[in-house]
Parts: sequence; structure tokens; C-alpha cells
Amino acid sequence: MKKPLALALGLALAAGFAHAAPAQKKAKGTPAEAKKFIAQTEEKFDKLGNDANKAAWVAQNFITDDTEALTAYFGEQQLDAAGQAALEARRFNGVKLPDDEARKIKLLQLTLMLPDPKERQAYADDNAKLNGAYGKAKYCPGEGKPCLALGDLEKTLATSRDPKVLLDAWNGWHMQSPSYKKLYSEYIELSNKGAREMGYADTGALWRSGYDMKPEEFSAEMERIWQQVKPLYDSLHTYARYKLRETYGPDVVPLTGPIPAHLFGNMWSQSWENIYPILMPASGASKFDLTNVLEEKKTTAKEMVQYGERFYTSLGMPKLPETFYQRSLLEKPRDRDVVCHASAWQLDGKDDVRIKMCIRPTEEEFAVIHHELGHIYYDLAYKNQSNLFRNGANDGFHEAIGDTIALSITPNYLKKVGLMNENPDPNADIGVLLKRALAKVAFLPFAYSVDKWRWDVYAGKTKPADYDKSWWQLREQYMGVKRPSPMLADGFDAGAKYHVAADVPYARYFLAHLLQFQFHRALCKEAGFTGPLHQCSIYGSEKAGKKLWSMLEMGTSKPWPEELKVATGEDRIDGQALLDYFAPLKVWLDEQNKQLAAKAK
Ligand code: X8Z
Ligand code: ZN
Repeated sequence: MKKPLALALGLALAAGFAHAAPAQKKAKGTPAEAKKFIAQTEEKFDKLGNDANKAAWVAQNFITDDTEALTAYFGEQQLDAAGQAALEARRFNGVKLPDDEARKIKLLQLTLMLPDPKERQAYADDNAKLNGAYGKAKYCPGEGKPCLALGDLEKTLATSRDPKVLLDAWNGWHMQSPSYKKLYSEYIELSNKGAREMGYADTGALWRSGYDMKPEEFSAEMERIWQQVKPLYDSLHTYARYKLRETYGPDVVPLTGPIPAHLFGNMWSQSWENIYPILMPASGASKFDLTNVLEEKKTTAKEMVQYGERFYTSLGMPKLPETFYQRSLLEKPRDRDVVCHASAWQLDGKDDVRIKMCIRPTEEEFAVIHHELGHIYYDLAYKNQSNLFRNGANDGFHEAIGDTIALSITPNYLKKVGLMNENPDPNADIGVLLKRALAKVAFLPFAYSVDKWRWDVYAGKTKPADYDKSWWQLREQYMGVKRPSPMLADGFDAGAKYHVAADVPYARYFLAHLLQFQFHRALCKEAGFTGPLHQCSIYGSEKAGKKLWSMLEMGTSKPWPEELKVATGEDRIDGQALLDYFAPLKVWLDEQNKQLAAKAK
């Protein structure tokens, strides 16, 4: 995630603007005025952005009442500037302008506007407080036991196989979010007010307007893609059920209906790779475990980042700026509260890039580092664009770049860089694919349901009293998982997820999980690779790197379908590349499921 507040404000991307209110109070502007207005606005945004980013960086690195107040102060100023610019930009709707200026005029109107300074301040305060509340939350089990931060609880969920211990960690974390539920619901109201002021039905509609199409077209695209990939998810879910049932017994895992959410190795059941040891193929799977290697080698956080950096430079991309290592936060500080959720930052629109992450030496985090560096290299690639174009083609692109690179972390690649001693086993492919599916395919219905829930909340269809009911209805429907314990009175389980508390849109990750397979396929082709997609690593291919860079440096200067075409030859986001990648696994899963079903009878 990047630029938290700017994104929370919806400064994401241009879209169909027919639905924005045409409230033209002032006379229409001339093209010359538009040019001047855009230049002045971009200059102002540069300055404000730099200040606000610094304040937000400090606030997330030192959670205190003072830093929260400072970040809210700059947040309010940004919101004010964005609102004023949006209002002014309306004067140029329908005026004949050069393409890039017309695009900027549209982009400027993708924001909230709160004309009342008190409401603006309340919005910015709430945003900062919610971020802080999530970052500070801890589960204190009592009886002299130490309090546990999210990272500790996540580790328990990843490694324990005792359902009671898992349940305690799961419940412990989900007990925290109700304390900021009221703040969240007030914040939603303010946000909607700001979206309506701009002519959007609500903030959800504003978010869905960031994709160069009408909001309702975007919802339809999400559903189309979900239906396309659902059969693969269903096969994986069925297989996971049998294996979890073997491990935990029929009393814990039912033969039909949703599966309790605490058994998937992850606090939100959003990615299941931590239960790979339970699910791995009985024969032929390699026992290789990158986490063990990283631990044995005593790989430091910085060294893990450097593996990532070397991947990017092998593609012909530049080394990270000196200040990156000086200014990034790579380890969890012992003595203070920080927002540990990994994020990538671009502080000055140029070379001051950083990541903030409480790195642990695990395979999962190794991939997250590549993810964060994807944001950083995107930022570096488009740094010569003007302010309004310094962004991803759409927000899904920004989330997809690092993941695309991480798809190239294959056994052969690990061998090459000295992170695997044995020779990769050519018969262990199904295991490799299964592990990847547990991260990527399992994630799809989670990502979809997070924003389905939020769209309904923003639309007022789901009221605070029904937050949990709706959250679990969607999770049962799309993911096939259920709450492992009774719902809390006035609970707020959605708020136990960072992006809900911090109000970061989530559809972007759904898109990214499809786009990364489209990019991977295209870049492997560019690198001259002709084998199965899951064996391809573009490591060392400057040709592939050049192709990727040529898209990255465009930022958001063109509608995303045009940019996608440059990189992949396709002009829509689609599930087929992902299905092709996992095709051998689908066959294997269906065969396993047949056998397991016969055994279960
Ligand atoms: O939030 C992130 C990144 C930062 S943009 C670590 N991700 C989502 C999540 O953790 O829920 C990456 C994948 C999904
Ligand atoms: Zn990200």
C-alpha cells in the first residue's frame, strides 16, 4: 500500500465522469486557463504531498497522540486542496483540451470534497486515529501472560496445529476491533458526505469510478472474473477440506458447509500457504522450505531486501537509492508501537523511497518484500511524470508489479542465488504449484468479499448493527469459511483487517492477482521462455525488464487498457492467464478430490 491518505481520498485514477454532478457554478474555463490551473495545482500538490507524506511516515513509525495530530493536520490540508482543485476542475469539463490535460481534469475530480472545515478535520482525525488504533492493538490474555501483537498472533496461526491455541489467537485479535467500530462508522458517514458533494452516489461508487469505466461496469467486470476463476477455487477448497478434516477430525471440520476460519494458517484465511505442510502431496513433493533456509543462514532483514533488489537490477533496473536503506524501517522496533503492516513510500516524488515492514525471516515475507519493491520500482520508473500522472495505470497495476516478480521465485531461481542447496526436483512440480495456489487462488474470494462488504457499507445497505452479519454472510458465500466462535455483541470483524481500519480500497488486490499472471505470461514470452509458466523465472532477462519498465514509466498518463496492451498485448484484466498457469494443478486436484470423496464415504 502506498501514500495512505492520498489513496484514502480516492486520488486514484480517472474514469467515466458522466455520473459526476455537473454543478457548474462558475463560467466555463478556456484551454489556456486549464493549462495554468493544472500547472499550479500540480505544484501545490507536490508541496503538500511532501509534507503530508513526512507526517504520515513519522506517525506510522511512532504511534503517539502527537504524531496522530500532526498527520491529521496535514491530511486536512490535503483534503482541502483536493476539494478546491476538484471544484475548480469542473469548469473545464467538456472544454476541448489536449488529451493529457483532459485526463488530468478528470483525475482531479476523483476525490472527496468536504467544504466544512470542521468536517474535513474530523475526517482527517478519524483516519489518523483508525490507523493508530489498528497499529497499537494488542491481545492481553491476562494471568500474568504477556500481551501479544498482531505479528505474534499471526505466527501462532501460521505454525500451531492445536485448534484450541489457534482459536485463542483468532479470538484474541478479533476482540480488538470493536473498540474502534463507532469511530469507523462515523468516518464512513463523513466520507460519504464528501463523495456525494462530488456527485458520486457514495464513497464506494467513487472507488469504483477509478478504472476508466463506469462504476457499474467495474462491478460487472469483477463478477465476470470471479465466475471465471471460481471452479479452480472450488477444487482447492474441496481438497483443503478433506485434508483439514484428516488433520483436525470431523468434529472440527464438517464434510459440507463452510469451514471454520481459524484453520487456514492466516488471521483472515486470505492466503493458505502456511498450511501447505498439511495439504502437500503425499508423494513427489519436495520437502524444501525456504523459511528453514533463511533461518539457518540467519538472513537479516536487510539481506532479504537485497535479494529482492538484486532481482530488479538483474532486469536492468537501477540500484535502490542510498537513502532507501538509511531511511526504511525493516524490523519491528522493541520499544515503541509502529504500524507493522508492510507498505512502500514515495516521499518526495523523486528518489526518497522507503519501505516500512516488520520483516521476519519467512518464505511468505520474502515474497512480500518483492511485492513492496514492486511499488518502489514503479515509483522510480514514473518519477519524471508530472504529479497527477505519478501513479499506477490503475491501483491494481501498482499491486501487481512486485507480485509478478515474485512469481519468478522458482526452485531454479533459488538454487541460482544460493538459497537452495539441493537440485530442484523435476517431479515436485505439483507441490510447487499447490503452494502457489494456496497463496494466490485462495486469496481471490477474500479480496472480492472485502470490497463487496465495503461497497454495501458505503451504500448504506449494511448498517453498523449488521456489519458482522454481512461480513460473515459474504465470507461464507464466496470463501466457504465461517466464524469459528459466536459473533460478538457489537462486533467489528471486518475492522480486524488493516485495509478496513485504514480505509484502503481492496479490489486492487483482486485485480492484481489476475494481472500478475497476465504480466508473468507476457514477460516470460519476452524472455524467450517456452516451458510451463510455473517454471519460468525472468531473473536476468533485461529484455523482459525493458518491456516492464516501458509500461511502468508511463505511470497513469494513459487509460490502463492502453498500458496493459503495451505490456501484454491484452486490453482487459482477465482470469485466463491464471487458469493456464494452474491448469496442471486443476487436473491433479480434481483427481485427488475424487479419491478423497470415495474414501470419505
Ligand atoms: O497489503 C498488502 C501489501 C501492502 S500493499 C503487504 N497486501 C494485501 C494484504 O496484506 O492484505 C498484499 C496482498 C494483499
Ligand atoms: Zn502493495
